[in-house]
Amino acid sequence: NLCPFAWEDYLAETRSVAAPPVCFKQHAVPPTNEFHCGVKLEAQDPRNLTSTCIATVVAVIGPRLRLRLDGSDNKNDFWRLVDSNDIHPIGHCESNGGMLQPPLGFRMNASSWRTFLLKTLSGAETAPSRYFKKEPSSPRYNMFRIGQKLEAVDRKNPHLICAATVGAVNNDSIFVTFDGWKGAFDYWCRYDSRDIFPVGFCAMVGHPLQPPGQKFALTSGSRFKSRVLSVPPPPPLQFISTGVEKMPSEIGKLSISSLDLGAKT
Ligand code: MLY
Repeated sequence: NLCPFAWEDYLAETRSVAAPPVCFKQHAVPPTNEFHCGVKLEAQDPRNLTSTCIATVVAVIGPRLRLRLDGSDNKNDFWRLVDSNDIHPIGHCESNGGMLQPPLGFRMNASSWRTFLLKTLSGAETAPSRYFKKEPSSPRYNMFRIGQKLEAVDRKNPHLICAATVGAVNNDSIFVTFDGWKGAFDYWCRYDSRDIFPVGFCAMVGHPLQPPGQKFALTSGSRFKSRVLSVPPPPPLQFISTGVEKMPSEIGKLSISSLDLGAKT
């Protein structure tokens, strides 16, 4: 790609708007990242949310940390923001009356956990509490609108943050669609997910941004062709409120993203 991706041009060409920053659970001024590779901290095990484990920083990009749980393999790394509530300095769990747990898939015998813990922490460099930034407050309600642009983590390739569009809105959740990728990476998330960012976030923090893919429908008009109109899958149960205010049959209708399309008649 010879020209770097420019949101301003892309918004104009797709006749779309960015979701306002107030829609997101992100600080207006992104936090600085003081972590470096090798430091240890406590993290919630993403595969077993009741467990707090020891994690090591194995990569740093902008305000994001790539974490690996001590005693786990290198196939289950995950990413957290430095202002995530899922990470804390070593000692936080115990000072709150908890006990550090082995990660799911601990590669040794469970009986060796105590010894392993002592060993992994002895002489380790631990992240001081000033590295951990305060979590942003959550917007009071879902303010996203269909068609708005944003930057979103590709959950199948979580090191990537990509150009994306709100494809649907349902109660407290939004359907994140990846521009130019035909739906394979799209997902539902809560409006206050930490995986979504306002347009310009990557540029602001020095994180690479994946430009839209090439999989646009072949219609005339803009260089960025309309997405083929596809109805997003209904939101998973966890994203549907218990009320009857929206019947399942209406979800598809609500969801069709028409703003992204330049679909002028
Ligand atoms: N190697 C993968 C990468 C896909 C990334 C898609 N994101 C940016 C939405 C592939 O080509 O399938």
